[in-house]
Amino acid sequence: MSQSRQLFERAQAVIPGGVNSPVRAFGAVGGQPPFIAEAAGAHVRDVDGRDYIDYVCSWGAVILGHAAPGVVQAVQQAAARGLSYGAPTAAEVELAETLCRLVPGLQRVRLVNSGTEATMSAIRLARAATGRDVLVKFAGCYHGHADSLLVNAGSGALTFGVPSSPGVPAELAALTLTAPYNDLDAVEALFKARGGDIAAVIVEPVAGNMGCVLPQPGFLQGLRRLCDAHGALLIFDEVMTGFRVALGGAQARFGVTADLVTLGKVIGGGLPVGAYGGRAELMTQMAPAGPVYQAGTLSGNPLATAAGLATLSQVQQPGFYERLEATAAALMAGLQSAADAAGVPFSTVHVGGMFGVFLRDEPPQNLAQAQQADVARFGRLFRALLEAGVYLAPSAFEAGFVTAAHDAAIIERTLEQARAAFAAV
Ligand code: HOZ
Repeated sequence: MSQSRQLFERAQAVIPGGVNSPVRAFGAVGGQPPFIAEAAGAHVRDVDGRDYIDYVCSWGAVILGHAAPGVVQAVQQAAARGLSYGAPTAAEVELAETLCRLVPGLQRVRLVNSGTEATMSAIRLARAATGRDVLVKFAGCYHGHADSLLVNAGSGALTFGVPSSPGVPAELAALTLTAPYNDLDAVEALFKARGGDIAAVIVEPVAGNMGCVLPQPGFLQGLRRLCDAHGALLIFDEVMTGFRVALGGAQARFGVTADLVTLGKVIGGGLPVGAYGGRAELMTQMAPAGPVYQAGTLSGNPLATAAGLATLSQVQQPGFYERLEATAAALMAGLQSAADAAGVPFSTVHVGGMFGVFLRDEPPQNLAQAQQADVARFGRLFRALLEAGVYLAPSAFEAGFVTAAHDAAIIERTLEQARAAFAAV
């Protein structure tokens, strides 16, 4: 029995489902998850010594590739100075300054420990600032696992068919209204019916948790307009898209500035981190500047801030995002040709270093369309590629990611395997 299999059996005896985050269990694609022993660049290696070209990349966090030397060194140096102080540091000021300089509309930012914490806190602030309780989110968008947001959610909730989780009080879920992604008319109707109650609209400006779904032209601008017209706040959840689709994230890429932005993943370079921020007048309502409470023992952790600063210094180099996007484009074009040659209905999208692959003719614009993709065939494709040493996200409802370490030779090796895989599924 492989070491991964043995570990998965041991894990299931002590960890629910054997994993610490549901999608990792491979429930949606079949088979057993390889347990990872180490990673470098674009590759991960499992405990049985098998190498994979990785397109999960810590769900987008490691934009420079695994174990990027500058990041590892920064973390090692920080670790030698102590792992956590629970007191202010220079590095967290520097990271906050860097974020405020690079992210549109960010005048104040608070560092937390995960994307979930960031969105949960942003929503509390939006409710406090507007004196309203109702939220609008989009079906298939995932904003972490806070109660108010596990309503029609994407990612693992969607993968495992529990988009609205048991355990979320019905009274709380009733405060979250949902609309189809890319459907401005539906949002307008919600505002017409409940405008005076709506505190905020929260959106993934590129959806990355029902596959990768692009905002249609005018969608984000329309949300901005509706929020302004009704006195609601617009929250961009840029945990995935921040520093991933452009240096200034989706706000810069699509030319729309939100009231509050949440960040995570890339800004921690692979260590646990999250952040939320916006205009000074809003953010100074957070404690201790204001009355809205949020706190955290490990917030602004010195290792996470060191990894984040080292990562952000490299993504600012000229041409970084152009190269990343060219890599994603080459991968998508090659996969499309492989699928076309095999006669498999297939479509792709990519933006910056983020991509989506769909076993259907057209890329989806919303959850209903994403769910029309051939999920069983995705599972077969996923398993064939994994067997050939290519590691995609283990769900048809997740985005994929490339890093600065995915060079032309790695893309070509991936495509060789993909041609064989498509022919077989
Ligand atoms: N919800 C994450 C992807 N959208 C999965 C995180 C993980 O399993 O590590």
